[in-house]
Amino acid sequence: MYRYPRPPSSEITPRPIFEQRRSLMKGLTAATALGGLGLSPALASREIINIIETDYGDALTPTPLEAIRGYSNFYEFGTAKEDPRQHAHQLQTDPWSVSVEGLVDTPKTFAVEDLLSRFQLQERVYRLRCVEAWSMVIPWIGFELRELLKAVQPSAEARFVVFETLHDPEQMPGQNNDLLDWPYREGLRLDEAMHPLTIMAVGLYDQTLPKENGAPIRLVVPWKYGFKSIKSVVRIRLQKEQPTSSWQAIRPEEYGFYANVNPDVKHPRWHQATERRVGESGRRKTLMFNGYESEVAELYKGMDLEKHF
Ligand SMILES: Nc1nc2c(c(=O)[nH]1)N[C@H]1C(S)=C(S)[C@@H](COP(=O)(O)O)O[C@H]1N2
Ligand SMILES: [Mo]
Repeated sequence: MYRYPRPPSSEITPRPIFEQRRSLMKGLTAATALGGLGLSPALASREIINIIETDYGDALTPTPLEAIRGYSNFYEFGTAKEDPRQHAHQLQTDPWSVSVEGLVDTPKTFAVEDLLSRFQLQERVYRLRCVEAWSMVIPWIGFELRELLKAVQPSAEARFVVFETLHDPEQMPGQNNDLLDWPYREGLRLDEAMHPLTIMAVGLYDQTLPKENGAPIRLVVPWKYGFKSIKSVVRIRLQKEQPTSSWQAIRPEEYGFYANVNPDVKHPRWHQATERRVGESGRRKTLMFNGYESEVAELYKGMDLEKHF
């Protein structure tokens, strides 16, 4: 039913990315992997041997890397779009581990390197639609979250998954203000978390994930507004009750739990029917479920999407 994964092929990946990968591979020696390119050895070796290039999103033109890095929301490093690029270097991302806990048979703390070697890395070119009505196309490298969840065996009562970002105001100075109830927290229904489109990203554009984009590991849920895609994750917890996410806690009238991209559901501050694609002039129509309707609409069958916004 799903169009991926598919075997690697130059036909599948958008040409510019493929060419960049080729040139990167050619230049990739042990020295560059450890040095200037900023590739961790773990990811660099995985890229060469075992990344599946999916055809998902091959009609999309990726937003340039500099724009993806330079225009972002990561409130732990400030609220201006360029703040994360300027300040996220303070974040210490190695060593890093992610604990998966709660209603699972085998709770476990994984070092990021172990996740990279354990799960199949794939390239996924996805649209990202921020609730502020701007959008991008991002070529992520990551693995399916369901692979990680299966590894810890969710117990029968588990219904929801909660994610938390690192809490360390010394490294993340934005956490010294009370803009949000830190750490940044997000949640999904278990079936959303198990959906094959839901990934944990560890890279983009053939690089280790830049810190401003949520290094070393972040969630990506392409059919939901960008704030659901929580960065720099240290904890994943399965539980019975529906959690309250950080944004929902401070402004429940603006940020619902579901936050599915929907051009027909109004937001008090931003018109959701159209969006500005970063780097383009003019506006595009916003697509139902951000263009992933045929893959995910099934998850919400019979639900009132206006009520469960
Ligand atoms: N921890 C954390 N995760 C976060 C945010 C944040 O401020 N802190 N911002 C969110 C928002 S609003 C968006 S649009 C996306 C942006 O991801 P990008 O900068 O990689 O494009 O990250 C999301 N994840
Ligand atoms: Mo956002």
